[in-house]
Amino acid sequence: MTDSLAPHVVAPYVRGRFGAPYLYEPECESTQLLLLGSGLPEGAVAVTDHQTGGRGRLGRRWEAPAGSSLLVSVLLHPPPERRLPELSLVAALAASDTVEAATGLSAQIKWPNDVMLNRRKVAGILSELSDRTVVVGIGMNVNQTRDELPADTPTEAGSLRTLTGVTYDRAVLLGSLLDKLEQRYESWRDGGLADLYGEIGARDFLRGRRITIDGEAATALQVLRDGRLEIDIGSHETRVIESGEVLFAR
Ligand code: BT5
Repeated sequence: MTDSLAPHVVAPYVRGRFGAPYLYEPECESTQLLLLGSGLPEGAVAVTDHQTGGRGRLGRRWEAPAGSSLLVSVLLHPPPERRLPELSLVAALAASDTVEAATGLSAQIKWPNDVMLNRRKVAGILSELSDRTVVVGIGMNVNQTRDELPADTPTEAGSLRTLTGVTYDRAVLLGSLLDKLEQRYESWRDGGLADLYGEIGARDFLRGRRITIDGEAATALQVLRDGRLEIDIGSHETRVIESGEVLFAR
């Protein structure tokens, strides 16, 4: 079992375009900051074993003990015709591919940016934009024990280990994640969400669930072809949501 994602450990598993260059810090504030404004080419990747200021969306935090998980950011230059909010779903699909290949279990995508395994959040995606450069950050809980996961989160957290009882080689998992992300990203870059929609829809965690969105009760209907969420707010009235915070009834 490796205990670091240093370049010489990861190199045998990184085969594609994503991962060149590969920036590694044993510890940093956030892998996002290593890439934002860096001017590096598409496919540049930043990885650390520990973040002191890991970022979630909307100023929230991403917490993981050193050496326990995947903390990775990838720099992308999407073409101007693509809708950038779709990228979180593309990355969530790649993360769910990785989780499924490693565990043999089905993963779901909780719109707009979470990967769920057995109703627990095992990965979260953060997309940050400067000009037309997007830095997509993925945090994936891998080898945390139950005690090492954050408690009292709105969506219960899980790791691949807590859900399968198996510990995973993080370098192998990282190689797989970069591979899947490259495939899914290139499909989206060339054809938009159309070619990925079937697989995203099949993994739609919220479909049919009672939810609260930004404090309002509703039923989630589906993720639409353009990546937005359609909800039923009662009295046969539907609404389409661009972004927001979804809580689901357990
Ligand atoms: C996310 O935000 O889920 C996006 C997380 C992205 C993290 C990666 S790690 C590499 C890169 N560098 C960074 O600095 N960030 C990215 P959001 O949907 O806002 O969820 C954040 C919320 O999830 C927190 O407020 C907690 O409630 C919960 N949380 C924190 N750490 C967690 C964990 N390890 N597992 C599950 N839930 C967690």
